[in-house]
Amino acid sequence: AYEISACLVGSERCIRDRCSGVWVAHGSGDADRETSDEHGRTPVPPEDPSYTLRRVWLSREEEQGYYYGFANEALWPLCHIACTAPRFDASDWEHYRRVNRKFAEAVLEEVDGEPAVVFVQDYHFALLPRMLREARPDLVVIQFWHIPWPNREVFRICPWQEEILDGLLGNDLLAFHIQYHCNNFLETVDRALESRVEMDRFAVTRGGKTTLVRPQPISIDFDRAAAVGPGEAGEEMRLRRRLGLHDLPVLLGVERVDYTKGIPERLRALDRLLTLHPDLKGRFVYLQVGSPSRVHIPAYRRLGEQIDALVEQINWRHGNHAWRPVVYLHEHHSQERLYRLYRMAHGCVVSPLHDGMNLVAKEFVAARTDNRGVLVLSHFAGAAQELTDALLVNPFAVDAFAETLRQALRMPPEEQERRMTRMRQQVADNNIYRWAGMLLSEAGKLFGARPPEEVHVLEAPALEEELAAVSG
Ligand code: GDG
Repeated sequence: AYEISACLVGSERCIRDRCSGVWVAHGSGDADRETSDEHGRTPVPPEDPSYTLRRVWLSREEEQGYYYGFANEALWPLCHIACTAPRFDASDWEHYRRVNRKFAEAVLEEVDGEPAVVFVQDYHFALLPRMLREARPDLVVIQFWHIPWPNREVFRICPWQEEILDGLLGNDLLAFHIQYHCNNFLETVDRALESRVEMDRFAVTRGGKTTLVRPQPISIDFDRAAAVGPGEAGEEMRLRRRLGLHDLPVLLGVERVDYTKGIPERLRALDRLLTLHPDLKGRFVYLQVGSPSRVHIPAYRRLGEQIDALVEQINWRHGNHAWRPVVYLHEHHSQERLYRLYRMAHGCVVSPLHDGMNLVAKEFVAARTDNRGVLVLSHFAGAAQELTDALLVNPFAVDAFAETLRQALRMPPEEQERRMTRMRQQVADNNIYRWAGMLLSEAGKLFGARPPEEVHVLEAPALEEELAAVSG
C-alpha cells in the first residue's frame, strides 16, 4: 500500500454526501482504465461506495522519470542515510515536477472550488502542496512524509533542495514519524531558505504563511492484525515441511527487497553467529521473506544478486544435506501467510539501516496473541522509539548483532512474555486510528481557524466511520 502515490481530498461535497472523500492516485494498466469513468473516477467498493478513487494516468516515461527516477533513485536514498548514493537526473526532476502538477490539477478538479482538506501522502509529492496553495490559498493542506528526513548536511547535496523545501512549506501541517526527523527538517529549512524557523514552536513561516511541523508515528490496525488468519490445525506443520523448517525455532525477516532494510548485513551477522557458535548449527532456521520491489532500478537488481549470493554462501558453508540455515522466499505473499509466519516464528529480526517507522515490527507484535516471540529491532528504525522492549541492535556492528541473535534464540519464555505483553499494549494504544485521528483533528482545527463561511466541522463519530471506511 505504501508504494502507491496518493492524496486524500475531503471536500464540502464529500462531507455533505457522507462519502469518505476522494483518493487521488496513480493509475496504470488496462484494468484501472476499464473500471474508471471518463474522468478517471471509480466508486469503491462499486456495490456500496464509501469513497471515490480518482486515477491520474501516467505515461511510461512519466512513471520512469517521476516514480522510479526522482522519487526512488534521488529522494529515497537521499532521505535514508544508507550508503547508497542518490542519482540526480535533470530529466527525472522534470518528470517529477510535471507529475506533481498533474496531481495538483486532478486535486483541484475534485475540490471543485469548494473549501476542503487535502491530505497528501509521502515523498512522491514534495511540490504538490505549494502548487495547491498557490491555486487555492483557502485549502487546508497537510502531508505525511513516510520516510526519514536526513540532517541538513546530507540534504544540501540535492541540486533542487530549495524548490523541494519551498514545495513542502505549502503545507499547513507537515508530519514525520519522529521528533528527530522534524528537527532535521527545521534545521534544513533554516540553513537553506529565507524563512522564520521557530524551533520552540516547531513552525516555519515563509511569505507570511506558517507551516506546523509535527511528529506523528504511524501504526497499524492492531485489532484487525491480531485477528488475521490464525489458520487451520495442521497448517503450520504442512508449511514447515514444505519450507524445510523441520520443527526448529525460526528467526524470521519480512521485507520488500530494499537496500534500506539491511538484508545483507543481517545475513553477515548470521554467518558470524554460526562461525562463532557452531553448536547452533542444525538448531534453528532463518527464514527470509523478500518481496520483489522496484526491480527496474539497477541498485535493486544488484541488491537482489548480492542477497542470492550470500544465501548460497551461508548455506554452503554451514549447512548440510539435512539442514539449510537460510530459507529465502523471494516472492510476494498473502497477508494471511505473513501473519501465519509471524505466529510461527520464535523471533522476528527487523534490522533496517535506516527506516522511517517499520510496520513489520508492529505487525509481528500484533500477531503474537500468545504473548510470546522475540523482536530484534534496529536502533535506526522509527519503531525503536516505541518498542523499547525489543532487543535493539546496530545492524552495522556485525559481532554484537550476532550475539543479539544468540540472545534471542536463548530468551526464556517468561522474559519473552514480559517484553511482548508491554509491546502489545504499546501498539494497541497507539494504533492507526489514533495516527489518522490526530492528524485529521489537527486539520480540523486549522479548518476551524478559517473564516466562518468556510467552516465545516466533521463530528468525531463521523470521523471514525470515515477513517474505518478509508482504511477498510
Ligand atoms: C515506508 C517507510 C514506514 C512486505 N512483504 C510483503 C508484504 N509486506 C508489507 C509488510 C508491511 C509493509 O509491506 C512494509 O512496511 P514497512 O513499514 O516495513 O516499510 P516500507 O514499505 O519501506 O514503508 C517505512 C512506512 O512507509 C509507513 O509509513 O513505516 O519506514 O519506508 O506492512 O507486511 N505484504 C504482503 N506480502 C508480502 O510479501 N501482503
